Amino acid sequence: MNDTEQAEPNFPADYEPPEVWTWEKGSGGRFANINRPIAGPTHEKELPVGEHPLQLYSLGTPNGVKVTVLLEELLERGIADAEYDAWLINIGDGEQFGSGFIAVNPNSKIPALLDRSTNPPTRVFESGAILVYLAEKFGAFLPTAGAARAECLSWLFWQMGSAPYLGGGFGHFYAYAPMKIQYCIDRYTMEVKRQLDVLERNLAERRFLIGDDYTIADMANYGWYGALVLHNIYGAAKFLDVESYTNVVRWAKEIEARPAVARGRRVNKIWGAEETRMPERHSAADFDRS
Ligand SMILES: N[C@@H](CCC(=O)N[C@@H](CS)C(=O)NCC(=O)O)C(=O)O
Repeated sequence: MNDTEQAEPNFPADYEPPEVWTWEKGSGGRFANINRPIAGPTHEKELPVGEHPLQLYSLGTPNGVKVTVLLEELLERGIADAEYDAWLINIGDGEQFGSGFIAVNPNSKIPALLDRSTNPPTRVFESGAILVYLAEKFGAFLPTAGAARAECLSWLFWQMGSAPYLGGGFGHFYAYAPMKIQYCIDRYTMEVKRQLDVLERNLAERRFLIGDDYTIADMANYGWYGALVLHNIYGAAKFLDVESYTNVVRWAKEIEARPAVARGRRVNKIWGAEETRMPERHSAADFDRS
């Protein structure tokens, strides 16, 4: 059964929560087949390992794109040690629950990174932690001290805290839930529009999120809000009137015009036009072949 064939349970309008919740049925809606109330592996599976020190296990979603954009930006800057193997973790098929993946990310979500240049290898999970780890390792795209560093980390963590309301809240109830519930859609639409306005007001004063410098805070926020204002994720561009956030659109377009961003957006992408897909990436030559 794939995600669109999920049996739709009936939800009573007069639901009263029981004293203790029990897991009795799929909750319905797209992606319900990967939702579980427990952590841990569902099956044994080792992860593949390539030739580069950095091994990325991911998928080309907004959270995955943040990391591939940073890696491509580091390479664009001539930092050859940032070469990486990007392996596909197909979350629709439950590959995030394999034992090897869980050893790198106990939270079972992409992206996850293994740095094999250290002894023992260093695992990093949570996209924000991966961005900071790589930026510090290579000394780029993260100010090293003072107010600039504080501002960069503030906008990075703002994004990490805000995205679940955008994806898990708004995106879920607007696009994926088995029924349209106005209460939920109104609640999360209000929040997402507020988030867009937070960005809009900042970007009305600044070229990038912390000022003139492009940093990991921009990459993280672009992954989500760039997709929202430029690529109609959740089919919600009109509903949210994204064009009215003119500075967010201007900022997202400037980032998207960067060659490294164009490459990063393609890595681990398994949907869209055939020629833009790239399930795995092992060298710069992969972009020429496909
Ligand atoms: N806070 C995490 C969120 C990662 C996340 O939600 N990843 C999604 C794809 S965008 C995922 O792997 N979902 C699989 C699942 O929930 O089973 C991060 O930023 O790394």
